[in-house]
Amino acid sequence: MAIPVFRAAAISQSQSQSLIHFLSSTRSRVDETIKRRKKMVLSCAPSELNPTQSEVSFSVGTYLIPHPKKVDRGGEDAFLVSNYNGGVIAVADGVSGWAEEDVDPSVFPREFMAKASSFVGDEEVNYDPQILIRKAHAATSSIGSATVIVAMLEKNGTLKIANVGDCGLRVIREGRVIFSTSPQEHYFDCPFQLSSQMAGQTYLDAMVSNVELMEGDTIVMGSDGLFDNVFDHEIVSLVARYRDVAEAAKALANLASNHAKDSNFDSPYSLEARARGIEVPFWKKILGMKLIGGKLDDITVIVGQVVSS
Ligand SMILES: [Mn+2]
Repeated sequence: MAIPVFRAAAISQSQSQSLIHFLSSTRSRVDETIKRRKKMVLSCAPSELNPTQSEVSFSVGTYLIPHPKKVDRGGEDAFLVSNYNGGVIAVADGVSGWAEEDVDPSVFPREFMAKASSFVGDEEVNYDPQILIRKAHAATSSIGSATVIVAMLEKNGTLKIANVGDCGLRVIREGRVIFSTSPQEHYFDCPFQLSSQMAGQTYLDAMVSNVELMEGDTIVMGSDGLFDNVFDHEIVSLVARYRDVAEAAKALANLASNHAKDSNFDSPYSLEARARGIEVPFWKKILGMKLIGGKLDDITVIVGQVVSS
């Protein structure tokens, strides 16, 4: 069997600005907020309290908008949220090229996330997202491939990230992006991916990062459907407008969806395409047209707020 590694790359031609209606499939439209109540477990006198030693965890909101043509099946992104330790968040984006091989591209990322979920507290994983990826990949038996990002927060504030492909994560502190993952790809629109086939990447190809988080930091994780359609400065200003993480995730996903369907929006994706020398056909070029527009895709957004716990 040929191994599809292409991701369908359609610049939107639609002028429609209407919002998509969602189907409630297994993982779509999950507005999930994990809010932990502050625990008063300290027994020392207030004067002995050391605020730098307080433990932190995530308050998490999620939102998924499937590709307009894949709404009936819930799209090909999958994600997981766990409150284990300080919190675990992950996104897997199924590579759509598998549809050409009569393989449903959504099956592999969903099984991958389900397996990852089962290994979150595993002794061998020992809170290392790269090992979690290794174990989940080995346990996934479906045919297909996916880009995958996993982030695990320790209660001392260390966020451990492992990323294979072009899902992404931003850390926002006091109105600025202080950390950003970078996409890994073979060539434009062909990301690194974990596959059922030998030809794909492995956990060893993951880009691994550790970031020290502080109470009040905001994490935005998403599939490429978010970052191809929304600029970082838009993410920063939008997140600042919401106190509720579920509302922030929904607003970011809706912004990405609107941009994706806007053929006049000069998206991060179209900017990048032009920077790589990809152009519109000759007959459009002589009419003065340029490659522009959003990119239709499944859009997954996870917003995590670091809170003391
Ligand atoms: Mn995608």
